[in-house]
Amino acid sequence: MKMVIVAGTPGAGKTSVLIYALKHLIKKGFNPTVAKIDCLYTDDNLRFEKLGIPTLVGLSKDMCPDHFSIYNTGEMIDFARTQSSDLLVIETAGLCHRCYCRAMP
Ligand SMILES: Nc1nc2c(ncn2[C@@H]2O[C@H](COP(=O)(O)OP(=O)(O)OP(=O)(O)O)[C@@H](O)[C@H]2O)c(=O)[nH]1
Ligand SMILES: [Mg+2]
Repeated sequence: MKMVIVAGTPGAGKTSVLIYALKHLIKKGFNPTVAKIDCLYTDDNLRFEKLGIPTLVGLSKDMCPDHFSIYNTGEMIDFARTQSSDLLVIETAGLCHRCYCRAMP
């Protein structure tokens, strides 16, 4: 199984790009799954599920979304395996501002 991580600030266009790309990949025979990680709320799962793509949602709440993603990568891979997926796409809100500021002083 291949795993692709798409990270970026809120509203950057991650889901829009993914919907476009995933339509093509499905036509080419891939069986994708998506794990969507956000802080408090998301309805991106509805957009992916419209394409028939099984989607797992994780809300990091007061934790940095990227750190939450790392801690839960195993669960996401397990989810993809239960769907017999050959492509797991993780869409994450990226580093929180606290972690970003520490990484880029
Ligand atoms: N003008 C323009 N608008 C875009 C483009 N891509 C996305 N948008 C718009 O930007 C908004 C957010 O796009 P999304 O794809 O939902 O962005 P996102 O990064 O997945 O957002 P979150 O998951 O909420 O963090 C939507 O209203 C899109 O229609 C683009 O290339 N150009
Ligand atoms: Mg999105």
